[in-house]
Amino acid sequence: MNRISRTLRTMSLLLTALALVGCHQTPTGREQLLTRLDALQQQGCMFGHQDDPMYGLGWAYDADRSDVLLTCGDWPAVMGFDLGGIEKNDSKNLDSVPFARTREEIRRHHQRGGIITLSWHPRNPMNGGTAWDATDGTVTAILSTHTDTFALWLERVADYMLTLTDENGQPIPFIFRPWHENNGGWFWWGEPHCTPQEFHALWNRTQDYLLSRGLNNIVWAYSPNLDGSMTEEHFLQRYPGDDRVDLIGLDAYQWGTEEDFVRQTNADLQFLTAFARQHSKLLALTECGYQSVPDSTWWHRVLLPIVEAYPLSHALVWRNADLKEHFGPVPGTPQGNDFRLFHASPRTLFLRDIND
Ligand code: BMA
Repeated sequence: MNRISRTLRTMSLLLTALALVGCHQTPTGREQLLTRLDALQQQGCMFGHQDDPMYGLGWAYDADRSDVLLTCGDWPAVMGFDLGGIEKNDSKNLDSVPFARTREEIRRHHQRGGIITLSWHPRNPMNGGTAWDATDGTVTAILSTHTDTFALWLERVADYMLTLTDENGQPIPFIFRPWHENNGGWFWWGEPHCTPQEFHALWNRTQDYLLSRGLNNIVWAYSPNLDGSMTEEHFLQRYPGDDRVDLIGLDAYQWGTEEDFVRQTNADLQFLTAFARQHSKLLALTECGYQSVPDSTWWHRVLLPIVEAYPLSHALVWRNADLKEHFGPVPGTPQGNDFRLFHASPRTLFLRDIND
């Protein structure tokens, strides 16, 4: 080959390479996180904790502190944070956590290699009450008389989500779990307060708007509450659809007897495991726990067998707010010691396990 033809050949190879690069689109943040979640789910069930680095029993807003870390020597793999209040431009969420701090902790956990999940307990857009102001007709109002208020609220959610970027300005992928526990009646978006069609409209409006703002870093979770006798017919009534959901979650607390909790959780997880498999979705216990953990064997005796029996992506326990309201381990207590057995199981994944 002479010099000219060699140069031409090099140029054509370069052009082909460039064309290939052009065709092969970089996966979106959602796709990247989904790929990672799929791989991790093969390894075990990630442990998650709501507001983990914010506060715990006897402390608040210390740097790099966590009741989970102090109990077992590792961070949770998943951290959950709540956006309730962002819709009103509040500087702190409904549990007094500053949104600026939430952004920082999301960055920090992402940098550590951890996974983020966001929930949202918005106020009632019709009357300004809390998420628990379950006045009938609120969803109807969003879709008719109060569309402007709701549009503004979604705008503020999107504005905040767009600030969740890493040190290079890249969007941090996260799981978002709006309109959760919608088979119950305690939130204004609950089953007794809107029709399935209205619920779908609420979900779609939320999702379509956030996507229209370029938020393609969201893994979408649909999370009904513990029921104990779920059926496909009932579940499908409000399920947003395979094209709109990535992860199916169950929120399951032990409020009553252990026997009831175990029976109902197993019944729902059997149903949801089959449903998630058929529909190629991830499955998780998106909220769970036993308030104040009054049984010091609960972690290894009650929760661990559940986590071992189902293909869960994660199991997240709610926040360690105070002496009465805490769901996570507390260092130096009998239940905290028992949590170490839960941590030691090869089936549970903490931060170190997911960064091996
Ligand atoms: C509930 C309780 C409330 C809290 C809300 C949102 O389960 O923990 O105290 O305000 O979640 O985090």
